[in-house]
Amino acid sequence: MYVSRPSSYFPWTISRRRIRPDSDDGKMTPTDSLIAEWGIATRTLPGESDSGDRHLVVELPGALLMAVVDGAGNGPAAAEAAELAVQALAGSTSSDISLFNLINRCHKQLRGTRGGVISLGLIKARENSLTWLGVGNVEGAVFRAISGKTGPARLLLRSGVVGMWLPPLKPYTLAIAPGDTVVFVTDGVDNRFMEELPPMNDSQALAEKIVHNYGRQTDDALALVVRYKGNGHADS
Ligand SMILES: [Mn+2]
Repeated sequence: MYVSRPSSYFPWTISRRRIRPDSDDGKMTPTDSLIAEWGIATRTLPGESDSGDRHLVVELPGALLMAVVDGAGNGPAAAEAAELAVQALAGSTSSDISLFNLINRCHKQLRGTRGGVISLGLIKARENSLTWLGVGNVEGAVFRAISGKTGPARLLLRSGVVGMWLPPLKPYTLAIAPGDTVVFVTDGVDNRFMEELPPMNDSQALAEKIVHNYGRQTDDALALVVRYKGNGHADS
């Protein structure tokens, strides 16, 4: 069992804005931005050297783009497809990006590969909103900081394989509040974690716990945990 440290994922944690120093020595934390902090954990299928599960977090002006990709199958061919999708997404520079367009961009990029399943999320701080869209079975959920008796809000998934065939794409937008936590997991994670999620303040610890406790032995597993911090204004 191997749970990655965030540092090993640094190449895909891209920040276009200077990240706030988290200590006096100016040390930068790549998993923290002005509007959110996040954690990532993964486990590669035993016997494979390369995971087909990838993630991307891109900090944009006043926004944060999140993606989790599961390349079809496992091993190098799955990893290649997932890598291509992440590269297609990594060029996003504007918070006005359309998730619809991003999926279509990935679809073109993945033609001729095994394809993959992708879920995307875009937090807009000024609007306190999350827009999300999923093709395939990368599950998404929002755990509310102040929760009622209902469970997490779940991402509505549509069947499809990016690179092969797409369902009708309809992004949904919901309101989020500071402290709300967005979680994406690949199908290598048993989704029962959604009913049993332990309260934990640290996103990285939570991501590791999800993969450790709910990761299946039969597939690559990945959990991305993003905690929204707010837009820095009193009205947030
Ligand atoms: Mn999988």
